[in-house]
Amino acid sequence: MTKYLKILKKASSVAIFSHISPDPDTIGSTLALRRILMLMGKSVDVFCSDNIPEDYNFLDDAKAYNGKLKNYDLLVSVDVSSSQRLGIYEEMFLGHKNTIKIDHHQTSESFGKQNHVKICSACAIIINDIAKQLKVKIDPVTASLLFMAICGDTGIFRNNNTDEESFKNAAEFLSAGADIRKVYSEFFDKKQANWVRFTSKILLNAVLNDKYGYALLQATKDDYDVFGIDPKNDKIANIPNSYLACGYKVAVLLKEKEDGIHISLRSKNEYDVSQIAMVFYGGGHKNAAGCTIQKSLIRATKEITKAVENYLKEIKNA
Ligand SMILES: [Mn+2]
Repeated sequence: MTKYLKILKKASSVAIFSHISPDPDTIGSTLALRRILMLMGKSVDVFCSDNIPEDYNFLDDAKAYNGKLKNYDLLVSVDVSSSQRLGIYEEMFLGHKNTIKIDHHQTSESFGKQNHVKICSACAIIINDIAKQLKVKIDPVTASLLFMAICGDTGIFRNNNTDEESFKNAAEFLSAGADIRKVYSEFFDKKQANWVRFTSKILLNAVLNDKYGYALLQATKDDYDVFGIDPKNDKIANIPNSYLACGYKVAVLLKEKEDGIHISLRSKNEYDVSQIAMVFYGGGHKNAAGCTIQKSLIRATKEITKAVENYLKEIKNA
């Protein structure tokens, strides 16, 4: 048995930490690990520096988050790529003598005393593996949590990271009794009326440029305010993909937030939007990149439009 598993097995009181701006993988994997360790007779608390969004209220276990801090034998982080993503718990975690970091990100910082990093599509896969190694049979609730987690990070098995291992693990969760229909209907398919209005406005105001072949969308501060949408949890990241599917080479989404204009760029095959993001000191992958421009929305829109057009012009002439 590997060292980190021995440490996990030995601990009697454990605190598990999710990352800031929590997503389905960090929440599902944290809560699943909590149940696994509880089945082994341990006392387990779970924490997240940010509030858990209301969307997760359908999970009874989500209520377990952010109780009173105690002294623990062991601290574990799940899905946290860098210590800064522990938010207010960073100092406590770094100062503790017994910590394990469990993560699946490519760019992962070894901030734990023990670091277990396996590159795979979701942390849920690692948690499933841990349960097997510790010989704990996962119950249906745990299976549902892990299914939600893997759906989150694979974009319901559509993102590029979706592989055979993702489907194999999903099949195991289903066998273990995961309520997949509940996860879809209560989480992924559930839309609030205000969110529908919010996204309708974004779609209606999309700028479609057929000369160069790009689409540009904006979520303004006003949109967030008027429709009561939390900018941290606006669930619009996939909207640009629809434009790529109907023939645009590049799709740009600007979000007007407190600290500037957050821009996400998506593209098809040969078009490399990380090159556009780099103009504004951003980065990312070839087909998905991002940057922030600390200017007004009008200014930022002008600048990103110019950069996109310049890039597409260059590609055409190359
Ligand atoms: Mn993840």
